[in-house]
Amino acid sequence: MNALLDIHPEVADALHHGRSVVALESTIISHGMPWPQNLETALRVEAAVREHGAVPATVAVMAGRLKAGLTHDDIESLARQGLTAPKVSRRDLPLLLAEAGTGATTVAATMIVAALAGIRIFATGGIGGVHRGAATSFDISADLQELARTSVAVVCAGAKAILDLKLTLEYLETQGVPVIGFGTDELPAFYSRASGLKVNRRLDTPEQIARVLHAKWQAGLQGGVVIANPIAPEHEIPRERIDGYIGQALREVQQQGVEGAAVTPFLLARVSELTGGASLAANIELVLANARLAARVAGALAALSADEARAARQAEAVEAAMQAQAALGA
Ligand code: PSU
Ligand code: MN
Repeated sequence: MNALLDIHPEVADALHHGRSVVALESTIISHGMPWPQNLETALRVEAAVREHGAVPATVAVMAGRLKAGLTHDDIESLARQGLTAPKVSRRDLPLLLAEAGTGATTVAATMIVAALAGIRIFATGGIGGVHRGAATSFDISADLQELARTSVAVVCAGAKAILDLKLTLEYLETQGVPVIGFGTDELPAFYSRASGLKVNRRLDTPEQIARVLHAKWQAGLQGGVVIANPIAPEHEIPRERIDGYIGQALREVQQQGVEGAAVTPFLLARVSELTGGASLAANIELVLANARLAARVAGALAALSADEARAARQAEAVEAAMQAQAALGA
């Protein structure tokens, strides 16, 4: 076990017994939603994971320790800190650890901690991606590189239309990251179900998804998988309604010179303001749905691993019996 890592006892127990665990990120708490909806949602997401048979492990850095699984107090503290908590991606981890700092982990940093802890499934709202105008700004989320290298599957509602979704898919293709649509052929666009862009494969059950993950990692193919779960129709904000607001928020980024890690939180907050909170309500619903799906995929993956372990034990027993027989015959 990594010397910098603390695994919550309940999470450690579940991992030890081969039960399913779902990692959850914390930047969505500090930077993705306002107080107090952020605390309320973080707790409801953990409960949703439990209701579907898995143990939640919310990830953060607390006082220089990598945490897989937070206490209620830890979650509340990050929720209250909001934007004043550092947003921690791969780049920022060593700095925070060396300085015994506390911060909220992005998708990238959450994947790193999940992998260290042995957690394979992670639920969030949306992943970072290639920003519009990236050809000149070079603004491409570190989440995409992480998906290329770290073996954790991320259940999300696609990526927000604040991004260039087409370039995001191109980047993932180059990096060898499969993008699965759960019950859809199209990459969902977060608030909206459709983007007009195709996923690599539509799969309709958690078991089918688990088989893809199992095959990928069994083949020694490192890296993650994007499991894109479209928002439920009753909670969706149609593309044509959200597009104008996104356009306005993007113009404000330009006008105000917002840069770097501040871009995504700025856009999320602005779109929420402009939609009068409708986007926040949609965001909450889609995160809950992703947590439920992630727990079901984690359960299916745990069942596959248990089957495999059983088969391996059986094969060993047969081998031992044959050897014993051969020894008797000799
Ligand atoms: N997209 C969302 N909500 C979020 C984020 C992205 O819909 O809260 C957060 C995630 O933590 C993601 C991060 O990993 O923003 C991406 O930030 P950046 O674009 O700076 O890499
Ligand atoms: Mn960025």
